[in-house]
Amino acid sequence: MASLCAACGEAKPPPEPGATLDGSARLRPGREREDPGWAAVAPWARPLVSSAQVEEAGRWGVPVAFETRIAGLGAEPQIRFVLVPAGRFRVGSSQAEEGREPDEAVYEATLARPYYVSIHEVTLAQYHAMDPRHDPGAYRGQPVAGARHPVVGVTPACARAFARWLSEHDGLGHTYRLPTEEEWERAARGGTEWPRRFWWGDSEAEAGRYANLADRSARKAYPLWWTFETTDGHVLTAPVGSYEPNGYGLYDVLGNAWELCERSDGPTGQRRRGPGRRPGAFLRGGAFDTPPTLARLSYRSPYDPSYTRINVGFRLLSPLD
Ligand SMILES: [Ca+2]
Repeated sequence: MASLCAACGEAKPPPEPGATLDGSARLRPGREREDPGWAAVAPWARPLVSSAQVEEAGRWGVPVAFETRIAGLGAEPQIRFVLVPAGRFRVGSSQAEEGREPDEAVYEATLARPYYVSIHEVTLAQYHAMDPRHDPGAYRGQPVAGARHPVVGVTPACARAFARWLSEHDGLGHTYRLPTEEEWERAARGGTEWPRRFWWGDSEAEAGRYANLADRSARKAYPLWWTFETTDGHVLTAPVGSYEPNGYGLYDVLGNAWELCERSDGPTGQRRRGPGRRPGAFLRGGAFDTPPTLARLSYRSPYDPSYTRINVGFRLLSPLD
């Protein structure tokens, strides 16, 4: 049974729409290392970020990447963030996409300012820095999380409380919150062309290189699961960063743990669905037990505020100061 955080509250609103910038990037682009902007990039981030991200950081006069300085983590990694470019982009799925749901209506969204997104899902060790009592739970007796696995079994309020806690304890003075669905989807697409089922393309067979999903390994352990025809080697959660990152240097945006987001219903509310009475979160990106149609970039799943599930975690966003 997961422990609940004492302090719960509402997330801060998303950035206001406004001017557009071209934040496009190619999938796994070439690194323009001769560009003087690269000299300021933290060494750990150089293999991850694209030239579009470095250029965006230069335009705004901010670092392209940073990591927290949480006291007491010991040998456990700090939380690392990279900049996702501002810009206008398309949210939702194409009419032709296999498995498409009605609430994936397409619209053009504008994010006026770039924002930082954690390259990994928040780990159990990182979450324990706030709440050492948290128990992520188990699936049929099997633990679903080690220290460097994504923290799971949290309510949306717990995830928001961690973001507020980190805003006081990051050692840097930044603020943090859950991403909105729009912010998550832009980050998860990694600068690739719309539409796509998955950020690496449409191939289910290639999924095992990029994501921990319901794969053949899972089917061997749990024959009734609906699975991908691919092999990723993990039945339950995997340590964060076990697979290749997307074009913005973000790991596990699809698979491993569902990621809690603040709902985005579109400019006219056309995507409204799910819990209407309470400020529910939405899940994005799928988890270790997710089949192909639900692991798509555009798929949305409403999430009750009181739920804790062994396949639900989160990553954080830090807006520009
Ligand atoms: Ca798997």
